[in-house]
Amino acid sequence: MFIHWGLYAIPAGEWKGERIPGIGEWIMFRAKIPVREYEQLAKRFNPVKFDAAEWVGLAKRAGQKYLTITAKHHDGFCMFDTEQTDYNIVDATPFKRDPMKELAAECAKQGIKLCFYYSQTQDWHHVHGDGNTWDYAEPSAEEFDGYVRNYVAPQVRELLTNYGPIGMIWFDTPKRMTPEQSRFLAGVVREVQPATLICGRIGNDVGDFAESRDNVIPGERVEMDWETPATINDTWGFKWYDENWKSREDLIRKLVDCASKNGNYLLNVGPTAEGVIPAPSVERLEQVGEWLAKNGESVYGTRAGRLQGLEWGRTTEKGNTVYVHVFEWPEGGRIRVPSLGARVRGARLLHDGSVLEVSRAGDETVVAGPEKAPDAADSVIALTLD
Ligand code: FHN
Repeated sequence: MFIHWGLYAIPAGEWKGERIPGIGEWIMFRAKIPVREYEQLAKRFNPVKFDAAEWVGLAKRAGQKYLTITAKHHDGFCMFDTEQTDYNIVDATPFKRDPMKELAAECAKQGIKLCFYYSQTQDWHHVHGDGNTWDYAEPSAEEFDGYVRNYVAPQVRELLTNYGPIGMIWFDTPKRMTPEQSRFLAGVVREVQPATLICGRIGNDVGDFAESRDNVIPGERVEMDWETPATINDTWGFKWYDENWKSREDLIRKLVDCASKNGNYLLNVGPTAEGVIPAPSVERLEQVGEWLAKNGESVYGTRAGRLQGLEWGRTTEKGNTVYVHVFEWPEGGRIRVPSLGARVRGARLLHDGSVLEVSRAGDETVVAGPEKAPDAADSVIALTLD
């Protein structure tokens, strides 16, 4: 579960009566809102409906294993308690609570790994951060370096010190980060929590895993650890009028597409300023979770499947089992699987656990499934190989 949550949830895509195009969390940039004006939002940020147990519980129901939340996005507002600035949720809002502390406690309780998104380069509030060209002069290389060493690094230390074990730090938009700066920041992470994974967007090939472009799943299998960050509608931060929700079918197939090419799918929610995850997101996450409850063994802990480029589905595998994900169920239910390079000992439909008959036709394996697709999004057949 990816969570983009910050002050931008208040304007929610609209500034002074005007709808601002683009993704919700970029409203400060797109509307060129002066720092002094944007800062005022903090006084109104009071997410009284925020309930860490509920958010983490939803991630569990969705079948998600880790939760990555914006500790600081490009607007520079800190959603955690920090000594480095008062521009943070505890000191600057009527809410006065640290949601990261509450999430850390719930994640530990419910068995979800907590991860932090942290915008290391763009900071439209800090005078020497990157990106705010409407309030500030462009920082010199030395000034930006000072920001990285004396502001970013201490904040990363805080995030890795005050919230227990952190699964990963999700840096973003490296832009002007030099190789020295990326290595320096990675060094800080390694020093405080050596087991924390570092997102590739720290820049300069310093990360532990690759991040694909937003909402883009590679066309082919990739032989490294990677992740695709994705939206359920078209924005990351909440926008009240974005109703372009992806369907259950689309989300399940995208998740499986990632798994079939060795990747993870990091699916975003954008909670409101009150602290509520929008109902259409909840509904879809629960639908994917229901599918995973039956079919999870074909996703968790699997690697890319040996059959790539199938027009009608995907494959994943684990041990001597190949999972055949059938997106387009054939008429009559006879599934023809191209050569797997090994003898097939048996077939099982994950949807209901039923055993299916298998026969051979030349190199192909033919599985006799039910006439109609057991699941419109993806029906999975587990084939046990010799
Ligand atoms: O600019 C950000 C954007 O707001 C969002 O956080 C995404 C998520 O992957 N990352 C950047 C654009 O790639």
